[in-house]
Amino acid sequence: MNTLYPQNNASRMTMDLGGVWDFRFQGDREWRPIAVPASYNDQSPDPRFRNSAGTVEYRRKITLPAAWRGLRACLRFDAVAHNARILLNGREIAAHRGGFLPFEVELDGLMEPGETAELTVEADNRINHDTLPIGTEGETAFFGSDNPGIPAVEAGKKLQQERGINRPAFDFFNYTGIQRPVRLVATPRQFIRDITLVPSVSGEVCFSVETEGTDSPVRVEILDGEGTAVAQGEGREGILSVPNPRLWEPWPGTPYLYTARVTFGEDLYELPFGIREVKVDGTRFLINGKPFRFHGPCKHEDSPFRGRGTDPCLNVTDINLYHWLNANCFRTSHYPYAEEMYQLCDREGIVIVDETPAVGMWASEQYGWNLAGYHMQVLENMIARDRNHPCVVMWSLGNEPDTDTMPDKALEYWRPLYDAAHRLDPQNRPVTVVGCQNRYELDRVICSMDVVLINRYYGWYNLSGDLEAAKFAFRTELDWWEKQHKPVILSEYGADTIAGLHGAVAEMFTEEFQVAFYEAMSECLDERDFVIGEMPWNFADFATCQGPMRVGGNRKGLFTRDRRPKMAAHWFRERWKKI
Ligand code: BDP
Repeated sequence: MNTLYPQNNASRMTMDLGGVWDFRFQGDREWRPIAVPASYNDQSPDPRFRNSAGTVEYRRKITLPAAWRGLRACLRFDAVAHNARILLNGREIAAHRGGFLPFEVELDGLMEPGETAELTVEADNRINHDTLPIGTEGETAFFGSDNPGIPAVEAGKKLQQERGINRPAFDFFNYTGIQRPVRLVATPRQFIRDITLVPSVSGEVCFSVETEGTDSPVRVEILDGEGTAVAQGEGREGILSVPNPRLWEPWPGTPYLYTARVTFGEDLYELPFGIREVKVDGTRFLINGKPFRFHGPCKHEDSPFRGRGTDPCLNVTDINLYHWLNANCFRTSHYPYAEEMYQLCDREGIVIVDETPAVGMWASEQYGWNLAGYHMQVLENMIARDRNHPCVVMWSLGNEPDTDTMPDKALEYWRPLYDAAHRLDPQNRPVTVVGCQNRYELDRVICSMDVVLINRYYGWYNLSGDLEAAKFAFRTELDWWEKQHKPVILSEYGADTIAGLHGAVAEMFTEEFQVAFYEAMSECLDERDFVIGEMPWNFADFATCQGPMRVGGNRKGLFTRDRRPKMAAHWFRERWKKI
């Protein structure tokens, strides 16, 4: 897989295929309009758009420019959820498994420059024990109501099964379709396939460049922020030295970016990068040798109309709201985000914990599901895509697996992924997997990670509404973690809050309760030196599947879904000003 993000420069061209395509549910006759990139689910009041489980078809004409004669042309899909088949004039030319990472199809031999062809994309939105994220098979969806064994309910479930149904084992709407950009991409025939950079704060930058073709030498030049060359060298591998390096520092420091300008024959690629180092030292997380404290809400790719669709305006708005909050980080809960978001965070100094789509692995049978090989491949592709971004400081192997029902089996499953992440990342970033509220004293996985990330809902899902008891319980658990001598991040905690619902007494769902909840949890966090981060759940309200626990989605946002701050957003803004 060529992982380099498409680029327009003196050697390379891209043609954006975004716009209005034809769309239909497989088996229908009529085509209807659909916007790309975007989830299709909210683009029509027809309930099938939200509820149907199966394959949809997208179609449009594409023309390979005659001016691209002599170049190598590809179709690049930044992501199609969840499984895709690509057809050209009705003939399959590619298939791809997984909805959150890019793939390319070379058009050599399939299309001539100057030719027009019909492109069809089939996108399958079904989730099950073979997909990441996971859909349940027979069991209830996340927060669904089950009543197992009641004959009438079982009969109803059977009907659902026959009709086809998605039951997400996760708490976000199963948005799908062509959610990220699609482009035609042209490069010279002999081209730069991949670039790896490993910078260190001394200014040394190790590089390696993979090329298609070997006829020409590779040149690497490092340009500073003004575009002046500060180091240069030749070869497919080497070390360059940047004099007086300016470091990439997380917000509110300066996230200084250099550019590696790589040339090879006719080809050119310009890769922005930052000089920074990350390391775990005892219970501290160091960025450039300085202790870093993570504070920022977790996110989703989620907004009205577009669903999970990539939108640069939304990304910029969100990151500016992170600045407004005085936040410095987020976790890409619960899947790798669109590449444009990482580029923005490189530039804006927002630190990212990058997560695979392994979510919903709470059923204990998971370790018999045969997902390990596929999970490994997704991890590998995510690291390959994101490893040059200075904003990415840690890999998360997944969210909230069951690690306490079968602790040994769980370790057998997660340990190879942990080892692989270290092996695959040339920058050797710390690795974690996010733990759910469980029998932490039985678990063997979470406590073996480089940094312990735990999601806790004391005072919400348990001890509901009683914040004194919640603090007592949380302190009891923190006493236990203190003895593990690991850095700990509270990677989720929160309370569903209806914007505009108030109470003189801070009761659940009011804005006052959300603030009181965060005050209570912060009190516990602030007492402990080994706690190196807090990530409230969630940045903004977001869509979920239907269920008796969700009123118009998950309302734990500090902001509403249309990005209006609740009282808790103002509260964090003040708190994080002082950190
Ligand atoms: C956690 C999950 C997250 C949910 C959250 C919640 O990691 O995806 O949205 O709980 O219940 O278990 O709000």
